[in-house]
Amino acid sequence: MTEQDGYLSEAPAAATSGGLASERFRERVASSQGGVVDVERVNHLASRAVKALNDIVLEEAVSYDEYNAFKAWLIKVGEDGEWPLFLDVWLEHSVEDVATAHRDGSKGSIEGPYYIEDSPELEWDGTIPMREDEPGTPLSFSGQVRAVDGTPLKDARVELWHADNDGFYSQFAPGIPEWNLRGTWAVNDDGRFDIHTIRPAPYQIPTDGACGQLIAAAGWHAWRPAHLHFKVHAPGYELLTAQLYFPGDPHNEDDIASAVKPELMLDPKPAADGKGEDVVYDFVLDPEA
Ligand code: MBD
Ligand code: FE
Repeated sequence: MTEQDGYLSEAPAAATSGGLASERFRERVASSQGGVVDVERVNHLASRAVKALNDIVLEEAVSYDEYNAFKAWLIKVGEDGEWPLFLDVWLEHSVEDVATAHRDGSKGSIEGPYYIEDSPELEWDGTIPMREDEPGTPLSFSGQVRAVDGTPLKDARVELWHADNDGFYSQFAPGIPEWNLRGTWAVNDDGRFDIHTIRPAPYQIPTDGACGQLIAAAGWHAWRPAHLHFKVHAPGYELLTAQLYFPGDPHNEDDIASAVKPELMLDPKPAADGKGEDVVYDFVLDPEA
């Protein structure tokens, strides 16, 4: 527990953040669940997944003790609601690579487990919803949304969500206002945005849940570097889901979620008004096929 500038932030129990992430995911994708993947494709992929696990057991001569530890752990992942966390940390990056391999525009990155749709709408130069005296270094994030051919996209919308100065996300940790550090900006007529927020802290995976148990048992670390999450939309263009990072973070090189790319590194400068930092970054979108 840390106390800072009058805010008391408590690490959410793994089962709290995990349960909420599972629930939000179910709500959001409920309509696309079941029957959307072709039977032949399920047969092919499920057979390969089962075979991959059997190959590991045979090649590594996995014992009953190891099998039972694995079984107990899988049960705990579900009990803690940590399937979204587990999958987004250890698998989504490959899915994202496949999904965006054809693009010429900006690089994307994974969505992760903490996105919420329909965040408050703001003007192109608006300030993100935050608490009075929100702890953290002020950050002005400006830039332009363009098409790959250079056209500014005046109908674009930029969604931003990120952790607070203690590494916690609103709606997934207790005691934080609902839309804190979540917002949606309409760009101006030149496709520009000038977003005012604070710099997030690095994120640590809950240590008291199944994912934390795996990390401890394997001797790994539990950190993601500090990051800003974005979704950039424009009619007729592919949705860009991205994360941006800050130079010098100790975990830029060994992100537990393997979601850092060199193109996603920001270059913040001390702010002109002496308060915090300014950073410029442009988003370039691919036309829809
Ligand atoms: C995060 O904040 C995140 O962005 C990802 C991908 C996984 C876990 C926590
Ligand atoms: Fe995140």
